[in-house]
Amino acid sequence: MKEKRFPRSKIGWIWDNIKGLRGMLIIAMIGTVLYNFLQLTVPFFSQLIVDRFLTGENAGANFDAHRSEFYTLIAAMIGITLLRALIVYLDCMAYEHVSQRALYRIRNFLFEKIERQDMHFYNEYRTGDLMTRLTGDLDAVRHNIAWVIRMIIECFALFTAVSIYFFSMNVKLALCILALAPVIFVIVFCFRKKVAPMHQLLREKHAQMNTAAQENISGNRVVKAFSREDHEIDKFDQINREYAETNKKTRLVWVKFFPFVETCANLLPVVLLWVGGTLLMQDEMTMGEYVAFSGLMWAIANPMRLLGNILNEFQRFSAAADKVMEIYYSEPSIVDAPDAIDHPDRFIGKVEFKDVSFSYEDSDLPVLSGISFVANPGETIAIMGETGCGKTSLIQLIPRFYEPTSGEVLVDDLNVNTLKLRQLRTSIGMATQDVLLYSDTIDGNIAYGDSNLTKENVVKFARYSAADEFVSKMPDGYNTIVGERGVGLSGGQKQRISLARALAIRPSILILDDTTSAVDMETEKQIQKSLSELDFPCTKIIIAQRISTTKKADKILILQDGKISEEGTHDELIRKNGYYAELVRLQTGQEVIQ
Ligand code: DUT
Ligand code: MG
Repeated sequence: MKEKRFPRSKIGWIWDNIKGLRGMLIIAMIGTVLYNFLQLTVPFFSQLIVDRFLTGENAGANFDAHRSEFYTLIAAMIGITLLRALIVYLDCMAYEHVSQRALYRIRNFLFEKIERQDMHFYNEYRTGDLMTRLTGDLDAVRHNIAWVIRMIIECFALFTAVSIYFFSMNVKLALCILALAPVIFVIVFCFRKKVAPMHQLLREKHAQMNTAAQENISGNRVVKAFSREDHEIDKFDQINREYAETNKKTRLVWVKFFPFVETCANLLPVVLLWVGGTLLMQDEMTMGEYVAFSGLMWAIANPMRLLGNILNEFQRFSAAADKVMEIYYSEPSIVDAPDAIDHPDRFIGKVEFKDVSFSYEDSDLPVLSGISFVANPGETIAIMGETGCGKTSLIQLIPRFYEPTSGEVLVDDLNVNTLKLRQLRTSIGMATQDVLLYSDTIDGNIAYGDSNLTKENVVKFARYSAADEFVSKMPDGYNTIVGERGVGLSGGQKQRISLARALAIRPSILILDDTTSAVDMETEKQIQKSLSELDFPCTKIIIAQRISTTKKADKILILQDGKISEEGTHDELIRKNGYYAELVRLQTGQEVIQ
C-alpha cells in the first residue's frame, strides 16, 4: 500500500482541527495525569494506617492515643476517592466535547472539499468509499481523541506515578518489578508491526462493503430487471465474509501476543511475594510498604494488558486518518486562476472552440481532436454523431468540467480558464444526459439554481419545457416531492423538469445533452417552439439524435471519432450527401414506414 505524504503529521492535523479547544484538551490531559496520580493516595494512606495502627509493636497504643488521626486518614481516603471520581467525570466530558467538536468540524470541512472537487475526483473515488471516509473513518478519528489519547496518557501517568512511588519506598523491589517493562515494550513493538497493515486492509474491506451496499441500493432497478438478487446477495455475502474474516484476523493478532503479556503481568505478584517477602523478613521494608506495593500491582499490570487494545485502536485511527487526510488535503485541479477575470455582467453568449483536443486523464486515447467552431450569440448549434463519438465530452469543456489537452475554449472571446468558475457556470444552463432530480418538490427542483425564483416564473419555465401540463395534473402539483424518495416520474417527464431547471437561471448559454430524447415528437415540437421564443437572449448548444430536433439549427456539427466531419445548415449538409444526409434518409424513411 502506497504511503501518502501529507503537509502535517496525524497528530499535527488533529491539533489544527481543535483550534479553540486546545486549552480544554490540555486541561483534560492534565486532569488525566492528576486523577492517575490520585490513585496513589489510597495505597499511601493504607500504608500509613497499616504501619501506625495495625502492625508494629505500638499499634494498639497508637490507635488509642491518636484515634482522631486514624479517622482523619480514613476520611481523607474517602474525600480523595470522591474528588477523583469528579475529576474523571469532568475529564471524560471534556474529551468527549473536544472530540465531537473536532468531528463536526472535520466532517463539514470534508463535505465542502468533496462538494468543490472537480470531475477527475468523482471519476476516481467511489461513492461508498467517500461515505466510509465521512462516517466510519471519521469516527475512528473521534475515538482517537476521546479514548486513545486519554488511555495512552492514563497508562503512562499511572506507570510513571507508580514507578516513582515504588522507588521512593524500596529501590530493590521497584527495580525487580519494573525489570519486566522492557520485555513488554519489545512485545508491543512486534505487535504494532504486525497489526498496522491488518488495519489498513480491514479499512479497505470496510469501504468495499459499503460501496457494494451503496451501489446495490441505488442500482436496485437493474438488479431487479435482470433478476440478479441472488447473485448480488451472494456477492455481498462474499464481501461481508471477507470483512468479517479480516476483522477476526486483526483481532486475533493480539491473541498471539497476549499470552506473553499475560505471563509478564502474572509474574508480578510472584516477584512481589518472592523479593518483597525476603525484604520484609530482612526488615528492609515495612508491612505497610508491602501492602502499598501489593495494592498497586494492578497499576503496573493493567497498562500492560491494555496496551494491545490501545495499540489496536491507534492503528485503526492511523489507517482511517490516512483516508480522511487524503481528502482533507486534496485540491481540485480545476480552480479559478489567481488572476481570474471578474465578469459580473451577463455574458452575451458567444462560444468558440479553437483547435481543441481532449482526452480523459485515465486513458491516452484522444476523445476529441482539432475541434474548431463558433456559436454566435443567440444561435442554435446542433451536435450530432454516433454514440461514444465525444459529444458529451465536448460540451463539458464549456463550463470547464474538464480542460482541453490542447487548444482553447472561449466564451465571449475569453478563454474559459481565465474566467471565475462561479460566474462562468452560473451563466450556463445545462441539462445533462443522466437526469438527476433531488428529493425535493418539483418547485424546488426547478428553482434549484435560483432559490428566489417566484412561483409564476417556476410555472413559466415549466411551460417552456412543456412540463406544466403534467405537473398541474399531479395531486400536489408543483409541491409534489420527486427524486429518490418521491413519486416516480417517466424519463421524458424528468427530462422536461431538468430542462425547466436549466432555463430557470436564464442562462446566456443553454446546453442540452439529449434532453428531449425521451419526449414524444409532438411535445418536442412544442419545446422547440418555446426555446425559439425565450424572453432572454441565449445561445443554444443542443446534442440530439433526431433530425426533427436539429433541422432548424443555425449550424449542425457532425462529430465522427472525435473530429468534426461535417458542418453547416440542414440544407447544406443534405447537399453534401454525407453522414447527415444518410441520417435524414434513415429517419425520414422510418417516418414513412410508421
Ligand atoms: N469516456 C471516458 N471517460 C469518461 C467518459 C467518456 O473515457 O468519463 C470515453 C468513452 C467514449 C468517449 O470518451 O469512448 C466519448 O464519450 P462521450 O460521453 O463524450 O460520448 P457521447 O458522444 O456523448 O456518447 P452518447 O451519445 O452515448 O452520449
Ligand atoms: Mg453523451
